[in-house]
Amino acid sequence: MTLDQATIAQLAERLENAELNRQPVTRITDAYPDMDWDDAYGIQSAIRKRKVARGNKIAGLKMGLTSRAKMKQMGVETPVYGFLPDYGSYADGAEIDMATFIHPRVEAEVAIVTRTELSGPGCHIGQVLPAIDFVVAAVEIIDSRYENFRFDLKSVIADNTSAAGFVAGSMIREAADLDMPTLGVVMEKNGEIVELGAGAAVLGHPASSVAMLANMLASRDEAIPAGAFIMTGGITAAVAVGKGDAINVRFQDLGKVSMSFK
Ligand code: 0L1
Ligand code: MG
Repeated sequence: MTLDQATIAQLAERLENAELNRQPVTRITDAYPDMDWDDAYGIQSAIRKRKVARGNKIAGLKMGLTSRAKMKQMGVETPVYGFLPDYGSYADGAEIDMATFIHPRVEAEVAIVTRTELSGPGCHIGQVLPAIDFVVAAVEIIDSRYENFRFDLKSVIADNTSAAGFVAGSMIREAADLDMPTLGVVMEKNGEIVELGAGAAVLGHPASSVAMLANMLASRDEAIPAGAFIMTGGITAAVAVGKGDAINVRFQDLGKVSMSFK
C-alpha cells in the first residue's frame, strides 16, 4: 500500500459523494499516480463500509471487464471485482429514473447464485459448477463516477467498478441444464438489435469468472459466501442509455430481461 488510511478514507468519500450527488470527478490516479492495487481495493472497501454503516445491504458481488469486447472498449487488460449495493436492484420490467445516474450504460450478463462457500487460492471451474445453486439472466447498469468514463484500472477498482444497478430475470435454471458458453444473448434498444453475444465471451465460461473472483478475494483473505448473487461480467459491450430508451435482452434458455429509462 502506498496511501495512508486518511487518504484512503478521503478518496472513498470523494468517490461516494460523486455517486450520491451524480457529480462526476476526475480519475484519482491523476492526483495519486503511485497508488497500487491494494490502495485501489482499499478505497473500494472503504466505500462499502460507508454504505453498510449507513444501513445499506450488499446484494451481491460482480466481476467486470471479463470479456475481450469490454477490455477493448475500456482499453484495459485485467478483470476486476466489485460489490452490488441493495438500492441498485431493480425488478424486471422496471421504469428506471435517469436522475439516479450520471451517464449509465447497460450490459448483458449471466448471474450465478452459489449454494456453498467458495474460496481461493486455486479455485477452479470444477469446484464452482457443483457449488452453483442456480443461474439467472441479468443486465447490469454501470455508471462511472469519472468524467466521460475516463479512467484506468486502479481508478475504476476504487470506484467499485462502476457498479450502479442490476436487473435480474425471473427464470431460474440449474447449471446442469445449461450450456453456458454457447448460451446466446440478443440485446435490443428501442426495438433494434444493438449487441449480440454468447456466454463464452466471459472468460470462456461464466463459471470461470466465479473461480477467478474466489481467487482474487483470497488475496484479501475473503471468500465468496454461500448464497451469494454474482454478476459474472458483460457478455456484450456496454450500451449507453438515456431518457425514453427501452432495453430488452433475450437470453437463450434463460428468458428475457427488460427495463426502460425515464
Ligand atoms: O462491469 C463491468 O464490466 C464494468 C467494469 C468497469 C469498467 C466500466 O465502467 O466499463
Ligand atoms: Mg458488468
